[in-house]
Amino acid sequence: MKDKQMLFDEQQKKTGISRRAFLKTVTGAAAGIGISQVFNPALVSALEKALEHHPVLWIQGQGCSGCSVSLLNNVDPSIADVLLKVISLQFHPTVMASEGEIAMENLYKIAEEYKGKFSLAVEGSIPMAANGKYCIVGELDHKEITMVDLVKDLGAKAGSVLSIGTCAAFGGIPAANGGETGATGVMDFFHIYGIKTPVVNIPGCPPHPDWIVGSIVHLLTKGLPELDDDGRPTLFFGENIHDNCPRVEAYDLGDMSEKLSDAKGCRMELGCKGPDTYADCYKRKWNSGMNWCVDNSVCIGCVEPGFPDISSPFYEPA
Ligand code: FSX
Ligand code: SF4
Ligand code: SF4
Repeated sequence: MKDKQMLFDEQQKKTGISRRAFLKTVTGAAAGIGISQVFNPALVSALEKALEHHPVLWIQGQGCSGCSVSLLNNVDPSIADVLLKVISLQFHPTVMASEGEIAMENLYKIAEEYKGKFSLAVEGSIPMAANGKYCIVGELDHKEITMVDLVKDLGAKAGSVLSIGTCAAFGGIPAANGGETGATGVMDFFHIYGIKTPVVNIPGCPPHPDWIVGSIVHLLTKGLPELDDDGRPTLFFGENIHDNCPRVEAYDLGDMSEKLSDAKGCRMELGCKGPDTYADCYKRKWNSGMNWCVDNSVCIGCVEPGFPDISSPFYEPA
């Protein structure tokens, strides 16, 4: 772990962008600022340098692809710019042109070539029941490759892993009560197999595109971000939703919304899980800064370990 941190520190020296400049870029001064800010020239040049030695490989297991869709929904800058200039993805099952055995061979080839250096983005959980057969991701030499095989092989070779979405981070919806597939998040999976590669959890069902791109950019230019006890970057998941909610004054006054269409009032009696949830949605907002869950509905705690069981049923008070 220490060696890997040293690698990151060296990389950070090479890319030469200060912590202050980075934080300004990724968090912005106030609300809603995120990846639209990543195209400042200092950061683009830092990323170009980092990516020469540090490709990102994105694999998908047991999820709904909503995490990728959330990333692809980004409006400004366009996702084409983000993929080509910021993340420089070398492998992504949804957006790449190649497929089948050629794609799998290429994936393993890059992982070998950049062993200890590449970042592995994992989307979706890893089904461990039935010998991993619930999720077969490809074939090599006529042998089925399961998600279990892939995360074991590539996870051990990667320099770092990003668990994209609540499914990859904590098991999420596939791991909910009644599931039969043994759905497991990356950290627990690594623990079972004794894999020591550092993991950054970027939960959310789906995660905000800024959280995904911001964490990748941090990893490439500054090394591992500071993480909370659940492995999440404090940069995005360090604040309690309820404490910062624009409706907290209404809560203090006991002024409660009676129905979701009420423009004012606190949503607690409608099932809001903001008090148990840590994320910056209240200021970052969603849909390119248009709105967020509490504006029209409630927070369902989608970034927390144990989601969805711990916050279900969603529209009943906790
Ligand atoms: Fe999970 Fe991703 Fe929720 Fe879906 O694939 S985090 S179910 S939004 O999209 O893994
Ligand atoms: Fe807290 Fe939710 Fe009420 Fe906002 S709406 S003050 S997050 S309970
Ligand atoms: Fe998830 Fe709550 Fe943020 Fe909505 S407000 S995205 S439910 S953490």
